Amino acid sequence: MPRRDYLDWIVYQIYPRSFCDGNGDGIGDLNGITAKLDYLKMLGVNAVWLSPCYKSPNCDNGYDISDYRDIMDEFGTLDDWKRMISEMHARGIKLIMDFVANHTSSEHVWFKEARSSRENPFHDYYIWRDEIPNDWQSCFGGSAWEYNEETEEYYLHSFAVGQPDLNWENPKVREEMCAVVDYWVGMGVDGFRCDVLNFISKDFAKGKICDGDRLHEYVKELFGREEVKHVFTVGECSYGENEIADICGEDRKELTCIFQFDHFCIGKTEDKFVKADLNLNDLRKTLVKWQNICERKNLLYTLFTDNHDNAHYISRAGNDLQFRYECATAYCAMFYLLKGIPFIYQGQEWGTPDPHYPSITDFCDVETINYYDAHKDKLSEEELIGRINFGSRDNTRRPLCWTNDKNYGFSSAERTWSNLHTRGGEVNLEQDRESEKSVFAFYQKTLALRKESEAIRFGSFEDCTEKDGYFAYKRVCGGDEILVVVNFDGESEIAGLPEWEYLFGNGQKRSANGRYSPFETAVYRKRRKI
Ligand code: TEU
Ligand code: CA
Repeated sequence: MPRRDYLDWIVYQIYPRSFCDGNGDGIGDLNGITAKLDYLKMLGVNAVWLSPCYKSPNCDNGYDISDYRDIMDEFGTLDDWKRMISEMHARGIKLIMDFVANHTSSEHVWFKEARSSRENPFHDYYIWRDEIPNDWQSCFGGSAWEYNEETEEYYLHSFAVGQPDLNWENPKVREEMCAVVDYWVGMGVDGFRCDVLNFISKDFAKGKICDGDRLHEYVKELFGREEVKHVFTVGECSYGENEIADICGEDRKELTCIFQFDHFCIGKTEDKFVKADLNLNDLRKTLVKWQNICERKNLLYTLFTDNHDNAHYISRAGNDLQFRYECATAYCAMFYLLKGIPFIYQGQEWGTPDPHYPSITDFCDVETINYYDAHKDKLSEEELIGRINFGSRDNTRRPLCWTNDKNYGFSSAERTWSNLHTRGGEVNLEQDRESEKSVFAFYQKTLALRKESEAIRFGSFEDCTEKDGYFAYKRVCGGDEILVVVNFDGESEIAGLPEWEYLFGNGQKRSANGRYSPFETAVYRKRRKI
C-alpha cells in the first residue's frame, strides 16, 4: 500500500478487557467488540488496534503471552476472533493486532522448558546469568533480574517478573517470532502495533537494555520480508528527530510509523505518579515541531492523546471538571485535524475523564501495585493514594461507560473484573449523545471533515499562532484551505487570522478573530476555484 494511503486510516484502540462484555461474566470479550462494530462505523473510524487478546495468565493484562496463536479463554475462542475480523472487514474496518516481541509470559511453554534445565533446547530462548550482572531495573520497579531455583541462575525481565525477556540474539527466537507474524497475516490481519519493539535488541557491553546495535537488523527480518512488507506496522519506540527516519523512513523497509511520545513527556517528572503540569504552549510547540519534521522527512506522524498506559489527556493536560466538554472537543480538533494517522482510545470520544478511588484495593495494575508497595512506608497514605490516582494505568482501563444502565452498559454481570468508573453516572455515551454538548457528535464532525478534505489528509501544515494562549494552524491542499483555532485554558483575544467560512466548533464563536473563552475551538474553511 503506498504510504500516502495510510493517511486515510483512522484508528480506534480497544483494550478488550474493558470494552464490552458479550457473555455476562464481567470481563470484556471479542463478541462484545463484534457487537459494537456498527457503533465504530458510526463514529467514523476505519481501523482498530486491538490490545493483546492472546492466551495469557494476565499478570500484565495480556501483555504476558502464553500462546501467541490462540485466544485468551476469558475473551472467547479463535472462532470468535475469526467472526470479529470478518465482521470488521465487511464494514471496511482494518484490524491491527498488538505484537509483543520482547517478552513472553513465564507460563509460556518455551519458558517452562527453558527454566527447567540449562541443557533444555529452549533455555537459550531467554536471557540468563549466573549472577546479577548489572543494576538494570524493571519498568515496573525493582531489579530486572529474577532468581530461578531449578537452574540456579537469574533471568532478565524488563517488565514484570512474569514477563521474561526473549533472547533475540538466538536465531531460533527470531524464526519463531517471524512465524507468529506470518500466522496472523495469514489469518487476515492488516497490521501490528509493536510493543516496546526497541527492547528486542540489548547491548550488555554498553549497558543498554534497549536500542542495541542489531535492532534494525531484527526489525527488517520481521517486517522487511517480501511476504509481509504490505502490512502496516506502528512501533511503540519513541525516537527523536535524528533517529526516527532510521526505523520508519520509507526506504528502510522496517516500520510504517512509530508512536512519537514527546507530547506525553512535557512536564513529566522522573516519577510518573507525581503530578506535573503539562504546559499547553509547550504542547503546541511540540506538535508544530513534529508536523514540520515529518513534512521535511516525509514520515507518517501518529496523532494520539490517550492510550491504555496513561491518564486521560483531558485529566492530565486539561480541565475535566468545569470544562470537560470544551477540553475534550478542543483536543479533538487540535490533534485530529493535523497531518498524520489518528489514534483514538476507547471512551475518549465521549470525553471520559479519569476516575478517583480512595483505596489501593480499588486498583489492580501490576505497575500501580508495585509502586504502592515500594512507597507505602515512605509516604502518607493520603499522599500515596493521590499519586496512585494521578499515575495509575487503571485510570484508562476501567470498564467503559456506554449507558445509564447497570454497570453503565458494559456488562450484565453482578460484578465486573475492575471497579466501575466513579464518574460513570455523570459521563457515559448515552448521556453524551443526548446532550447539546456532545463530545461524540464533535468527534463525528471532525472525522467526517478529515475523510472529506484532502487538505486535512494530505495538505501542508502552517502554524498561524501569533502568541501564547492558543493554537491556530492552516491545512492547505489545492483549492481547499482549513483553519483550526484552539484556545487554551484562559480567555484569548486573537487577531490576524483569515476570516473564512465557519464550519463547526464547540462554543458561540463564528468568526476566526476576536475573543475566545477557555478551550473554545472553531474550524473555518475557504474553497478557491482552481
Ligand atoms: O508499555 C511499555 C512502556 O513503555 C511502559 O513502560 C509504559 O510506558 C508504562 O507502563 C507507562 O506507565 C508496553 C505496553 O503498552 C504496556 O501496557 C505493557 O505493560 C508493557 O509494554 C509491557 O508489555
Ligand atoms: Ca465476557
